[in-house]
Amino acid sequence: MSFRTTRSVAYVEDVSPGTGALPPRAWYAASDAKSLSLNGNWRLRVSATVDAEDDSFAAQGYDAGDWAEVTVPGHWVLQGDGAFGSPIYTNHLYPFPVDPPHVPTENPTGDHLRVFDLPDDWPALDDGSAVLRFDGVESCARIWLNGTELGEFKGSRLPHEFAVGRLLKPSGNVLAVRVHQWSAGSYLEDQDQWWLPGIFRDVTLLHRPAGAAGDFFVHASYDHGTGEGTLRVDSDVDGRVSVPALDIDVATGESVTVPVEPWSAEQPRLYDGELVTAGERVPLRIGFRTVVLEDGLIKVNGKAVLFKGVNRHEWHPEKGRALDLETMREDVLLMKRHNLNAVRTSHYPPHPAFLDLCDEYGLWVIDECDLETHGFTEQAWRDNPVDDDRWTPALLDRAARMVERDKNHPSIVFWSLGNEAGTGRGLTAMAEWIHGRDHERLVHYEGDIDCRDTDVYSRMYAFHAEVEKIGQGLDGGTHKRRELPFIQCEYGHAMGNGPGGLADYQRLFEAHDRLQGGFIWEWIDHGITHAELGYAYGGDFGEELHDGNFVCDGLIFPDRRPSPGLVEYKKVIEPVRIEGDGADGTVRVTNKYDFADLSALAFEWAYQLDGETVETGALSVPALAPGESAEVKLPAPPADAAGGAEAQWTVRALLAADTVWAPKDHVVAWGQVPVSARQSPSVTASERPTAGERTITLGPASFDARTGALKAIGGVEVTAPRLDVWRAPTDNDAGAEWQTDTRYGMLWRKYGLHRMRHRLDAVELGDDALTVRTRVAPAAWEVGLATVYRWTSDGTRLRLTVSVTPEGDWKVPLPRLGVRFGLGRADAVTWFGGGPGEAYPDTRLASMVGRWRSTVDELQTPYVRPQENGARADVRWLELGGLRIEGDPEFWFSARRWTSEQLDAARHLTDLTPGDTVWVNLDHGQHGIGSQSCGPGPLPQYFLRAEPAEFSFVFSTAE
Ligand code: IPT
Repeated sequence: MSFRTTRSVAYVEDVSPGTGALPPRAWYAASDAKSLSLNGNWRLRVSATVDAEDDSFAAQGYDAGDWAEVTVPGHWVLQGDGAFGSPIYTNHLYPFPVDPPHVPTENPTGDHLRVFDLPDDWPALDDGSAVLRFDGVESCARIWLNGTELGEFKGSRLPHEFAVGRLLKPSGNVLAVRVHQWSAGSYLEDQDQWWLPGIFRDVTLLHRPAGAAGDFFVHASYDHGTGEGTLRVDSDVDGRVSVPALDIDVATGESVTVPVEPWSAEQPRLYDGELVTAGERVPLRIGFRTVVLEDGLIKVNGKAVLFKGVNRHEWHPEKGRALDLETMREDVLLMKRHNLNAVRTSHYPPHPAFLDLCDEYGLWVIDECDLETHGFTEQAWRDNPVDDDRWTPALLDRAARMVERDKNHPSIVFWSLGNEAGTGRGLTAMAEWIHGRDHERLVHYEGDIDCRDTDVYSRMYAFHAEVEKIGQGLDGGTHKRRELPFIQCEYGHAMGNGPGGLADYQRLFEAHDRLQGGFIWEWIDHGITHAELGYAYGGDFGEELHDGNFVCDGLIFPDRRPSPGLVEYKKVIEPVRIEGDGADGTVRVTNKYDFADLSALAFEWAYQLDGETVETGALSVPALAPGESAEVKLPAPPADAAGGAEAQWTVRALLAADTVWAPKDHVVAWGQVPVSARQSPSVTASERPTAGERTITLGPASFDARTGALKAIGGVEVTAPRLDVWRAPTDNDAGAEWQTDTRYGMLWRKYGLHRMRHRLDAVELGDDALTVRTRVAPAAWEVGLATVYRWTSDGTRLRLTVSVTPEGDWKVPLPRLGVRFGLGRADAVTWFGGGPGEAYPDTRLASMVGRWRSTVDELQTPYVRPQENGARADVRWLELGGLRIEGDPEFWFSARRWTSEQLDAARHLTDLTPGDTVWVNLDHGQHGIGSQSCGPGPLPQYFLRAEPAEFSFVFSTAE
């Protein structure tokens, strides 16, 4: 007896893409033909297996009155508070046994039902036909209209249309959709993300009048030699094409060449046009551009481009991958405002409206097919569907559905075959089909290491040294690969605090022509809003197999607030470089755009004394062409009335006028030029420490006589500062298990840096100093840090000098090196130094020297999984909790209402409860951040090695 081949469910495990759907065609949002959105409230019944219920629900007259309701577009597991099952997160492991094309008997199945009437103005039913379009259903759907089966399909993030004209009635139409969570298609959709079944994109009924447009292909190229564009619209249904602004009115299939302004991500000039067939007028948005591979470079309109990109998954913390237009627009606006110019649609074609926005606002796009078979890596890629001819029709179907749907978007420069699918004949077949169908774009696939089928050498997470080698052309490889340009389709793993080392990558990209940039992994943390946990990640829904918070690795938090990583990236990739050393009264301005001159920007200078702006003015900068630089004279510096202040220029490049993506005065780029150096704080050691019975007094300070521990400065009581080397390891400290760099986040714990012991050796009262000698060391190990605290005072101010001498053979760098102390009350914080946001040694480009104000709560960066965060760099002085603290030299500080140990123990932000003490870290050094949660650790120059060190802080009570 067979359990799995009953006719009604066999399609679920069939490798074929489906039956009954119309051939794919170009997608457009609207035309003058009627359409009816079927989004909204649907009836839902979820059952545990594919055949727990029969298909009688699809019949007309079925009473679904007792079914639940669900919102379409949506995922049923994100609705109904868990009543319909829960999300599952795995990175690359299939959450079911790998036995292709079979899937588990436990296969949640959502029967969806919607009854609809045709609107009054809907054309008569004998006037033309109609199609029903599904823009995205995960992972397999079977469709009935008015009791008649239309077919079934797979390919979750791809559109499927069905002809329904003859079945429609004026009212009481019953649309029944049976959706299975698992299907043969699931083997092709093993992307690193939540598994979220449902009808998660729009469902639309489209009227197709007689003579309506069918498929059409807009070819709009640009000749940078002549400045002319050539337009030809190939159309299944003959018609005319008009572009009023260009005086174009030609037949479909006919070419016309006229002078045009080209389209680029920097200057996304679109021309409105129309395709008119006998029965339909379809609006067109035409961008003229030519993408070629020439001289080993990706060139658009004759120029090599540098991708400053990001990988974007579709994500919303409540709606999952069911994104509304405003959320998509928010993504695009955030990208543009942070200087990004490119997006890879990892790892599937996005909602098509997102691509309209990329056309409109200007972003280069790698459109990626809905294909990943990563889990087969666990069996050395045996049985990989992309190397098994039985699956090739499904692969080709996916390629065609992507290319046909999206081919009219000027923003798309690359088609990507998919992600992490190994290698195989199926991929080659996809590439061949795509190359044959569209000669005007290039093909990408990272897994094709020899570039057999692709037009670019693409890698993910290559270390800096290797990227440099590739840039120099010293990487070898096949003959074909050696001729190709290089991109990193993924790098800079933005999980938790980080990524570090971006500026170092960017320097390489800019130094070598062959390196055409990269795409940060990834755009947004896929945290799910959760009543108790704040944001949930893998494991929070009781999944038996999961990959924890590896799903929260974005440049923006789940609520789309930019994380420090995005702010840093914005600075790293800024399109104008402003630099100088202040000595000669000039700044050097360089245009780093690929196409635009600087005429859209206005420049402004600010002159600052001790971080406070004393004067500002406009700076006249020539409209430099791409690649050009100029030395620009700054005005004569305003006088420093008080004398002795640290002086600097800050020069900003602002939008000179409103644009569609940001208002006038939006800051695009900035640079700082030091003028005069800072004077280090000095304290004349004039006071003598005096010992009472319990207390030692030195100037404004009192100490415990037995331990030498500081108790108070003036009226401010403190928990004594002592040496601190521990930080709550970041995701990048911890690293991924497959990393080849040393994973110090793990070794730090092994070597006990989170449980250091402080041995008191001596408390010495000298003529002008109180000296406390200690040895700070972890249990079980012979290494230690001989640490001497030397206190001096001039009567009002108190200076602490900390000397650290490592003992023994230190095998690891230190997480941090500084002192930690506690304050009873502290809230507002003012400092002169780097800000406004957090910075670490290799994430500090965006840290701007100035006078900053914040609060203890606002200093915290809310990484979804709590970890070290919130340090401010280059701090000259800090005022907090009634104290003023000056550094000699500059220092890092952080302040939080919990200890590093509590931060370390927390799994979610909701685990952190503010205590009565504000813990302040004053650090002489921090270890770099790196990107080791999926890439390299910090570069050696960002290591905090255990070496002899001496640093001082001057404490006084703030006015
Ligand atoms: C790479 C994947 O392509 C991407 O989907 C994501 O999983 C990323 O890693 C990590 O967040 S694959 C990597 C393990 C080489």
